[in-house]
Amino acid sequence: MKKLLSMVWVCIMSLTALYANASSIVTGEDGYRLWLKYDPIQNQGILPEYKKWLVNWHVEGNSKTSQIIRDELDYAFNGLLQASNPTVLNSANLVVATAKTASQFLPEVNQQLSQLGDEGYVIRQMRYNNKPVVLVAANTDIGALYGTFALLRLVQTESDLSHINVATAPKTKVRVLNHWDNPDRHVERGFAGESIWDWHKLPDYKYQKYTDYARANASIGINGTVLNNVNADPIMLTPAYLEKVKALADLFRPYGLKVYLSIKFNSPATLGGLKNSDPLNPDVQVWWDKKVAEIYQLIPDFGGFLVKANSEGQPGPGDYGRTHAQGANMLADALKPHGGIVMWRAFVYANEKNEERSKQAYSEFKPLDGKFRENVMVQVKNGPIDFQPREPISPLFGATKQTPMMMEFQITMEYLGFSTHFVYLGPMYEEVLKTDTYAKGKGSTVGKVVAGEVYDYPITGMAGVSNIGSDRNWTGHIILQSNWYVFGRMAWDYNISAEQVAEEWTRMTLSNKPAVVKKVTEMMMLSHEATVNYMTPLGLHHIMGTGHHYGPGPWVDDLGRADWNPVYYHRAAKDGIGFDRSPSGVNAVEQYFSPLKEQLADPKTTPEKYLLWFHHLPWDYKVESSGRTLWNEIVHRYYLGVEQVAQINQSWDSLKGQIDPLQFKQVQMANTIHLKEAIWWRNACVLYFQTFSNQPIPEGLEKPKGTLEAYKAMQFPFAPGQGE
Ligand code: BDP
Repeated sequence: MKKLLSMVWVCIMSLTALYANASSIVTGEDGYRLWLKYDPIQNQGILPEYKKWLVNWHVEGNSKTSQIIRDELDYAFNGLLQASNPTVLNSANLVVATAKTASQFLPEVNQQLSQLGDEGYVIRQMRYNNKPVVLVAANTDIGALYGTFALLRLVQTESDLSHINVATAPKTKVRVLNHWDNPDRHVERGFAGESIWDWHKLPDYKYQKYTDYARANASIGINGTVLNNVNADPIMLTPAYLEKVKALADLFRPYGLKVYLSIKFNSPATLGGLKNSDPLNPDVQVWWDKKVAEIYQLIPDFGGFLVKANSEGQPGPGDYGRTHAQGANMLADALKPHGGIVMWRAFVYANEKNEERSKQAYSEFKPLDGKFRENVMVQVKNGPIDFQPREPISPLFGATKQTPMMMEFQITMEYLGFSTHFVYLGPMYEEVLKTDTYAKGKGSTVGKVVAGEVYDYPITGMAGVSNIGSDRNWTGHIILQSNWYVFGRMAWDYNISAEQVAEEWTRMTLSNKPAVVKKVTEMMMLSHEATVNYMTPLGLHHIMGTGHHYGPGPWVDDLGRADWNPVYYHRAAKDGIGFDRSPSGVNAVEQYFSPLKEQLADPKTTPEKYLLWFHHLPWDYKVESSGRTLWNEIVHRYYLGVEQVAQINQSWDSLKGQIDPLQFKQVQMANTIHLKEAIWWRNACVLYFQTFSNQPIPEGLEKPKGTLEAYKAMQFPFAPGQGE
């Protein structure tokens, strides 16, 4: 009887378990661990070697950073190798050390390290005292931390360590995230929940997530974070908030992560009660000097300020008839004695100028070259307008011999489908960084300009507008974690390929199984082009919904300024479509160097991806690569984009069972939305542009469902991430 009862019990339990599995309880990776999962290595071919080389490890040093390295190795090896044995220097096979100790193992390491600065590192495999040793060496503890993460990356991606010989230093000095986060936790253009900074509870309540954030950034070489929105709230500079900023800075410091703040230019008047905030007013200068000194009292390694001035309603030096350089220099002078810098944004456009928007940043900043202090960088968006799915490069890259141009990429996907579209931005960043500016002849790529290799800039930098929020998986979508990741990897080295990064990220985050790695990498590499196809093919741009930028809105024509309207940008009419920025039009091409300038001036030599950015062309214009008419080509691309999304979705579905169920499910659910929205984009745009082309949908393509009126009538008052 007892046996029977227990059998019944077992049956009930297993049924419950089955039911639970099918419906409500799913365990596994939910995305929190990002690319630092450290799950046990399955590859038995490589595991014994790794164990031999890595299990007995020693980390030199007594700093907090050294302790972080120890904790990381212990945690990582207990996961990856299921074994970890911290030991003394002489018995270790893995040694993490700074130059002096490292040179006992390998004298030549000193020579290597002398080239690598404060953040670089060396990873070498060798024999020492007749045993194998892996040496991670750096000039500083932070360098050692970066080297440790690099070694762990090699292990996580199951790389061959037998002849490992890495020596690397970052190509840009300042590698920062820009959080567009407000004190009330709303994130402008944020699609992953609220701000991760809980300002209300700081400085006392410090979430574990803050530390994990610093750790994740350190793992990809990001060394700074601007905590608040460029549309800055002056409250950030009040003593109470500076205490909160200090709390974060203290947490981040041992990870090599400096904090910076966005400031409101008129703070001396609004916070300090001064008559104005004119940069040439001595009282204003004194106010900033004191404010900056107060900050450094609390945060001795404070990074500096990010400034959006005289742009989209923000105050700035222009309010007092002063130039951007005068505004930036006043702040630079206040920061200089403490080692701080100013990142002054070039995202400006003004009505009064009466100049086409894409040309304004160049016109404003090029003449100021040579007028900025040495601790100022001008931070410029990758393209001349505004983070569109695809833009040609900003002509400011390469245009200033003396003023460092700092790259600003957007990681959050304001214009690329928020956090439900599967879009890996690596190919886009790579396209920008590898574009030749011809500033000093062939080979003067944007990457080199930004890194100070074309002109010898005193500081260099890259900023990425963050996609991080309070969501458990950080970025609202597992795949979009890769955009944070690739930003860090490319800021460290603009030469790295998007494909290599996609592959390593996939291995670290999803799976090391070759079939999975191959498939996911392919999906990622296709995804950006797919999005450009169903949103803005052939150089179309700025045709999103008003304000929130969610979904298509090419018909919008009633906004306060001409250049806020989509119709201003696509210029569709009976005679054709596209914006003539060639010499016969607004001549934006004149801002580029030869031969780029000439290339872009002629539709025949303009890369097709930028065709309608630079040219207004008739509907029957013959598109070179396909031989189709322009109308047919546009429609084909919209349809192709949707097909590509469907293809990505199918590939993802085929991975069921090979990826952690929670990760799998999250992406799958987002994919459903993605496909729906890609179809929405396609149908709405095709129907709208058809009213001008007056031509049929090319044969073989299904007719778009719905009516243009219905698409136009769609409203999204609560779309996330909106600005003021
Ligand atoms: C635009 C965003 C807006 C930002 C602005 C900026 O829509 O929310 O404040 O850029 O970069 O793309 O300052």
